[in-house]
Amino acid sequence: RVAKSRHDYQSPAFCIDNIDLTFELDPKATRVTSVMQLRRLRDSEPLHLDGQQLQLVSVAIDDIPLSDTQYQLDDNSLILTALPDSCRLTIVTIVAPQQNTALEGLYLAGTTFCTQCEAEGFRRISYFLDRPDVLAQYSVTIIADAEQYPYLLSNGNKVAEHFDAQGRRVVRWHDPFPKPSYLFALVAGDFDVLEDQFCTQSGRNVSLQLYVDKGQGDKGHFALAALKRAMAWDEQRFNLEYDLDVYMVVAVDFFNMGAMENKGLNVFNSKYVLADAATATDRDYFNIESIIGHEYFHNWTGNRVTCRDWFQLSLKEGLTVFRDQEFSADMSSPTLCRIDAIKLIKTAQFAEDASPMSHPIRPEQVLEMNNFYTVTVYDKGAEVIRMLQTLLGKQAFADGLTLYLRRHDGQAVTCDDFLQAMQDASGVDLTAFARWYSQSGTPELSVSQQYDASTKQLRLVLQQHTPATADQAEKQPLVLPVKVELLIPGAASQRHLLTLTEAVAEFNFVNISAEPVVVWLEQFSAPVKLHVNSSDENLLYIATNATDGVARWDAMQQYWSRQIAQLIKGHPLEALLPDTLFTLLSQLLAQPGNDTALSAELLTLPDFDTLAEQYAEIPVDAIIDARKQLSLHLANCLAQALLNCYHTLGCEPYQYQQDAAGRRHLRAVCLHYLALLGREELIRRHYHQSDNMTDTISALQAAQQGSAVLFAQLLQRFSEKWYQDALATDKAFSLAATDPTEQVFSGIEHMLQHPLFSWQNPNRIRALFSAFSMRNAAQFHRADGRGYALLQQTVAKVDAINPQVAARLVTPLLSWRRYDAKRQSLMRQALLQLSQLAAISNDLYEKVSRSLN
Ligand code: BAL
Ligand code: ZN
Repeated sequence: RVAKSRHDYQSPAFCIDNIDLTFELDPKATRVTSVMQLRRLRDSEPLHLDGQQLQLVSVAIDDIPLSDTQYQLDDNSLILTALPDSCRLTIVTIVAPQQNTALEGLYLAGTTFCTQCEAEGFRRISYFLDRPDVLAQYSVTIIADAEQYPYLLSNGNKVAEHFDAQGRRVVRWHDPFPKPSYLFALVAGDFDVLEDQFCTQSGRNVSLQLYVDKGQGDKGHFALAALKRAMAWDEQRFNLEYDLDVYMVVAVDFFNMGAMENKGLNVFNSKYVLADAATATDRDYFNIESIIGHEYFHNWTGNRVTCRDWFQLSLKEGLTVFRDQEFSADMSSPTLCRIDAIKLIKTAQFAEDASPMSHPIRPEQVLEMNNFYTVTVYDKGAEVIRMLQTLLGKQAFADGLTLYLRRHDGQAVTCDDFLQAMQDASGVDLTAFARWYSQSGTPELSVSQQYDASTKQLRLVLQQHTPATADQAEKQPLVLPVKVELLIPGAASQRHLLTLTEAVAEFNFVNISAEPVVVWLEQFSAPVKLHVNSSDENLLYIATNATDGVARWDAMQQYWSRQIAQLIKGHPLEALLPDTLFTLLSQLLAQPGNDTALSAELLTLPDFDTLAEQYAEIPVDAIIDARKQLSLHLANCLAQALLNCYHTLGCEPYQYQQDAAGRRHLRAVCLHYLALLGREELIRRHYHQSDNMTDTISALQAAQQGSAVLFAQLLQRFSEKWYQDALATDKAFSLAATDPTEQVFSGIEHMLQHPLFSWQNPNRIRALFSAFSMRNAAQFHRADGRGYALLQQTVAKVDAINPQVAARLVTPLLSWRRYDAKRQSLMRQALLQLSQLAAISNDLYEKVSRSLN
């Protein structure tokens, strides 16, 4: 197994200007005829076409068939030598969608034909130059049984439709925009269709079509409305308009990712399309809007300008995540959106940096590309784009984006091309900033302040250091934009942007009338671990007085983490918490009318993963115990205030709307604390009064923490109610899998018998097993190894079915070196067993071998 290196990039020896594909759809054997117009770009090189799991029927050049001695064929390629400088190459292959459980290429999602080609799925459909720098115009003819498949969809515009002599439906599509193969899509099936229109800023009418499973039409309205909001937003914010006459979104229940931005024909995981109050939580609604936006925004950042090679993935993903975050912030609450993004970086991304899979946002070495659709490439990539915007300013950043898209429209380019456009538009030298693309790891930023009352001068000292990572020993200083607010007693606060470019720098301020409390790294302006020596008192002061809500939340998180660390060291709880804390918390609870969503966040302790990232060796049991102890103590001390707040907020008819979602969240936080005091009646009432999934899930989660018996009762009731609804049943699976007691194992076993559970369906597997391994530290990290064994057996089973899903599932085991000796040994044992699987996939092999080496 040979990994590819970024530096080995070679441009293609041929280009394919046009491809004409014909699909004769059959679940068992679909015949694919591909006619390509080829042009030679480099002399005397053979043509290496990629192809996997294909049955080759015939090859012809300019309509003259080749015999099998005239080409070379192996498991991964078809090689043709002595080709003319330009020719028409016709290749016929057969594929078996029904057997395609990896869900890459052409497969069946239930009874629907559907494709997933990013990153390298097209090679499972036909032999092709399956690389993002080969852009072709696609024409696609789909032929299928007319009754079973009334909708036959592909990219671009529909140009013809008729029935053939056998009564089969024949539909032809043409996409005028040259595109790489990873953006190809085909869908065939029967659907409920929702239609709408969007009039672009230049006055063109775009037909919007949303395809969902029969009977689910009512659950598509929110996604369709979100799409229109995204289209309008991209025009207003970045002056970017949609370019085809039709935009289609299809929701399927079998999908490896969240969604896919195929040109003009997005395919979505149904989880990120279908919503109504009864089945979707506030979080689901939020995710739907954000992902609908994300895929739409790819039309420019990804599709019109795409990646030269897969090492450049963050070029489109980091940028598009940044764009979807900005969209969501404008549609909902900027503070909460930022808090969400920060939580993800501080948990999963920091953990990835510290893991054997550590890589820069532009990876250097890849064995299986599917393994690099990561929080680093996506979310740290988005942080890098955000830092650019901070450093250049909003207008210069927007100008840079405009220049980038104009300069490279229709091209496949690199991260360096992007930075060059940003530099050219802004006049700012980005040479040093470019290190963010090549350096992995989490920088540690240590800060201190000195104030001289006699001269009224303030000195801030900043120092950065990035520890070595698994993939890279040497680290350089990075460009860090550090936003600060100086809270000056008796004077207006000041906000500054400090740009650290060296290992150490100091910044001096004059005429500061009194020693300020410094709010460091406002808005988490750089993705770093911050070390600051503020007192507890100052943290609570910031949590109360900082201008920015994110800073208030961050101070509170630091405060909570510090108390938990003290508890772990053995300090008695009662001595830790001052009156000022209770004054602050009581005020939050007494005035639930003010920014309830932020209050909910301030009242919530950092989760296990956030706390774990603060330790080189993760003290699993101590974190869980200390967190529990602190929660219970807070619940006891604040019981009456929590109850009052809970009742003041009351329950209201459901509407997905920012303020209402904030009230539901705060009410759920109160319920959670009260549940720890055994308030079963309250939980029961919350469950029964609920007219929406958000409150229902809150009641179940409260019961899960507070009462095993009630939890079992309510979960059973919930499961029965939603017995036939796959997405709601996923919620039951996740609730069963996050049970913090030993019952979790029988709970999972029970759910595996559910008629809707399928080892072929990634949503079902993730709902059960990712929830268990990533959100149930107490049971996953059991000292007897039962949790690890369950994950190992699951990964082994899933790897034979869907390697991409298996490789994601294995992630929590990879960081075995961060646990105590006993757990290390158990986790390593589980990995060793996986490494010995006879037919281990590349996906799983790459991760397991990097972890064991
Ligand atoms: N390109 C894969 C799915 C997404 O990031 O939009
Ligand atoms: Zn994306």
